[in-house]
Amino acid sequence: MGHYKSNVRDLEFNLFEVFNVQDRLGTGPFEEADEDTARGVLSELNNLAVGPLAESFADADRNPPVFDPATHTATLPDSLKKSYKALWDGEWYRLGLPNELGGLGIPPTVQWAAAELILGANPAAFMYMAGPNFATILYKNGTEEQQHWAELMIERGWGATMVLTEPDAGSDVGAGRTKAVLQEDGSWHLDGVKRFITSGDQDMTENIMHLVLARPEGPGIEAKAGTKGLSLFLVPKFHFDTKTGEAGERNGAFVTNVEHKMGLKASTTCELTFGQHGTPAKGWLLGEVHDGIAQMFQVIEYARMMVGTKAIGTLSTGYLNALSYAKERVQSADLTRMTDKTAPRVTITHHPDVRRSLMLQKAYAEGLRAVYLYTATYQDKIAAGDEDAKLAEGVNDLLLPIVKGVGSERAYEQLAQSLQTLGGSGFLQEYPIEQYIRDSKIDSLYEGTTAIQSLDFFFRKIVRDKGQALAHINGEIQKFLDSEGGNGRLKEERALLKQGLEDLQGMLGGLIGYLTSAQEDVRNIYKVGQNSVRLLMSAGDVLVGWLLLRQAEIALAKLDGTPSAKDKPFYEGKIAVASFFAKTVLPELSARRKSLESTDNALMDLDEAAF
Ligand code: ST9
Ligand code: FAD
Repeated sequence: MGHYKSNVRDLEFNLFEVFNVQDRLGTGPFEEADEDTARGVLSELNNLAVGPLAESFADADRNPPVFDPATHTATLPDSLKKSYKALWDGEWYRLGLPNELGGLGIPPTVQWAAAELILGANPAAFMYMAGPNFATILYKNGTEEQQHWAELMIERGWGATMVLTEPDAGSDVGAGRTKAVLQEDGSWHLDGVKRFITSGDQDMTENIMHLVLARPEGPGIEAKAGTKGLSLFLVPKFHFDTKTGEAGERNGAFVTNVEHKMGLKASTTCELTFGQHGTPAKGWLLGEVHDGIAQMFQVIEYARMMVGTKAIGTLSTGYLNALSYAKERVQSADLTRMTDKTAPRVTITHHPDVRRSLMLQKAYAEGLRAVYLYTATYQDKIAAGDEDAKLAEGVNDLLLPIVKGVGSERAYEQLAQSLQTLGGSGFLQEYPIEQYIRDSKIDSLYEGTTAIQSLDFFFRKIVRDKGQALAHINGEIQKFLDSEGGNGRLKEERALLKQGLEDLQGMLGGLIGYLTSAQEDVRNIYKVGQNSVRLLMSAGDVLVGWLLLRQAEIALAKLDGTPSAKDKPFYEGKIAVASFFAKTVLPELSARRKSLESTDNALMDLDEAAF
């Protein structure tokens, strides 16, 4: 058995029993796919995930890619190449493509469920498969010629990267200094150093297309300061025949370092130097328009969803590994017989604290899975061009920082609980959890740290949106609170959710108050900054609580019928986890609200020397 424990039953429960994705299948852009197709995709991909994909997970961690500074190349371990080949040969990249580029006509909900299986089994392999997906950015924004390049990227299986970060420009992308100088032939020469570039080099694909943000220079061009002065350039590793795609001379974008990291070692993280090794780094402006940051955010939005799904998928396999260990491990007597030294020893699942911890892991693993799939239902609406697609865009935008920010923070925190369940054995490399923790730490850092997600959530997705998307979600939760589903059997939990929602609204009101009062005293904005992560995490908890209760309501109805012997405990688990989360986590929001409402600026007044 490999390391990966998937949860296809829960994926299918979300898709077909909670969100009723089957109603969408067979219609519009998803005309060719039906429920059997979707279930077939998950089942086939699951076989690949638990088998050939999971196989190289530990090996590529222990034998990570090797960098050769003389040739500026990174060589990947054979085990990983084998997993990648299995993924590529199965043409799974087609899941993420639009129909006109050879996509499979599967809605985003099913795509993300499928993505969880790959990301949970082998996240690095998923990320090396960026080429076709990033080609869609060329196809959407590019000139006619660049649209053809997009087709070549897919046909020829190229890799691709997103290149924003520089040593002095991380969260603050607009501080980037890499420049692009216009040439007479209309191309651009890039000059500068980028760092931390995922998949910046590898030896699995014929070519790599780098999507690079740089500041343009040339006659009549006056780039603005900050992100708005950045343009997006296409910079291939090798020049290529623009008709056939055949690779030619080496372009001047060279990998000058590969980082040694805490985790996710199978994925190369590269320093990429442009135009400083005697060969010009030639690039082409995407779509011949200077709109780089907006174009790059099309990539970022996908990548933020991916990072959240990766974290949540890792938490799920961490929890399931912990659970199966706990069911076997015998240690200590039952607490009711603690003074009886002759009492039989029991499996650790008998101990209340182990149960508490396992149930919390389950709550976040399954609750956050529901959050990312719920978010994807809005992406389905956008893809199908529904009447309310505009609103769906706003809601998707609002939920992305929750999927990414809350998903990554809770996954890392709860994976520590998964490890704890195994006791000292959890600390060993014999079990996968220590690697899960190392591999998932990155998720709260890249694609915008949690603090950046929280600022995006409050300032852009709530304040700038004038609360429209938020009002929609609030309305959805309110509908649930007002309904009588569950035959009165979830009354207490509904009341707890109602209180949690009120606390969240109170927190938001508090932050709006601080923001408004900043017009009088600008330093009051610090009070927003001190609490924005608290708000984001609390919004995540309310969503998790609500979606778990929606699931419980469905489970209750199923149990009223005649569920199969296998489904019965599944549905019972759904009710138990929703109730547990409502009773043990949602009440914490009242304390968080109090803390938020009593915020002063003592923290900001403190001399740095006192820290
Ligand atoms: C990174 C990569 O970390 C990590 C690994 C990725 C690997 C990818 C692999 C993918 C694999 C794919 C495989 C597919 C396989 C398919 C299989 C399927 C089964 N939303 O607020 P302002 C825009 S990369 C949209 O003034 P500042 C907008 O245009 C590095 N747009 O910002 C806006 O203009 P306007 C990641 C947004 O103060 C403009 O920006 N680095 C949003 O200038 C300016 O906005 C980061 O993420 C948004 N939420 O700059 C950086 N926000 O307002 C983090 C902004 O007119 N830092 N725009 O609309 C930030 O995000 C900062 O907040 C900042 C601030 C840079 C935006
Ligand atoms: P900093 O921006 O220096 O942040 C340091 C700390 O300060 C953080 O805790 C942050 O939250 C906080 N902070 C900063 N600004 C604020 C603020 N305004 N308010 C509150 N707190 C703030 N980049 C790419 O372009 N392409 C890639 O493919 C890519 N892949 C990566 C892979 C790995 C393994 C790693 C480690 C990084 C990768 N990155 C990539 C870069 C990544 O996106 C950045 O590391 C990230 O955006 C944070 O930037 P930074 O590391 O410079 O941290």
